This record gives sequence, C-alpha cells and structure tokens, in this order.
Amino acid sequence: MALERTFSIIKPDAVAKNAIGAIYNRFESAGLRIVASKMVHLSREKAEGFYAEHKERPFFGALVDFMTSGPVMVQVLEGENAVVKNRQIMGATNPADADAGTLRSDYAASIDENAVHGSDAPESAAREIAYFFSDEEICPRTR
Ligand code: IDP
Repeated sequence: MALERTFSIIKPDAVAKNAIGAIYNRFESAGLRIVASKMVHLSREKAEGFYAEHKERPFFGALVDFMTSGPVMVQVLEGENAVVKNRQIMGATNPADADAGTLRSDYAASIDENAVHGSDAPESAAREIAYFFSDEEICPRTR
C-alpha cells in the first residue's frame, strides 16, 4: 500500500497533562512517522475555521473555547493507511466509548475534552494539513 498522510492535533487538555511525548510514542510505535510538527496557540478565528463544519452544532462555542484554552501540538503523520491507523490509535470520539489502550481511553476526560484530533478521510487530511502547514514545512522520509 502507498504511503498516506493524515493530520493530527494534540489538544490543550493532553498538552496540559504533559503527554506530548507519550502520544508521539504511540504514533511511532504504530509505524507512523512525524513528518511535520509545531506547537501553536490557536486564535478563535483559526479554531472556528478549522471546525467550520460544526458551526451550527450546539457544542461549537464550547469546542472553540476549549481549543483556544491553551497550546496545541499539530502534526502530519505519514505511513501506510495513516488515516485509519491514526483513528484506531485515537479511539472513539467519546472516551466513554473508546477501546482500552486507545489515546482517548487513556488521556481524555470527556467528549468535550478528548485529547486528540485526527482526520477522518484522505480528503479532509489534505485540507487540514494545508490549513496548518506549507509544503516547505513537511519533511518526508528521505532514507
Ligand atoms: P472526531 O474528533 O472524533 O472526528 P467529530 O464528530 O468530528 O469527532 O467532532 C469534532 C470534535 O467536536 C470532537 O472531537 C469533540 O471535541 C467535539 N464534539 C463532537 N461531538 C460533541 C458533543 O456531542 N458534545 C461536545 N463536543 C463534541
């Protein structure tokens, strides 16, 4: 299978728990390679744009409040089947439904504060990667 890329966010709750390294270890242990990475504190405008598809949902304001409440790590993960693999590593949106051993089972407190984001399809991955990274910021494996 060809290499695929997906977009990932370690959300403010998991950054506050000092879990960046532990979460990166999960990605790398599963065979995903971090090919771009940075820490950012999202503006409201940036967070609202990222979650624009949820604009009409009742939780939208709380979601933007949360996503702007502290710094996040954003990264591009590369590997075989990266989109699906990352979603498996993350677990279900609601940590109460997440399988044991997934990131959300281990690090998320609630559906509102659920530790990580991961693209749900190759198309959204491409859009989300471009929303945060220029081509020059992405460093694919060279050897
Ligand atoms: P995903 O992050 O697993 O892809 P989405 O349905 O795309 O889930 O929702 C985006 C984010 O919006 C979730 O990660 C979660 O933080 C928040 N969210 C989704 N549904 C709810 C809800 O019912 N209540 C509160 N927050 C929600």
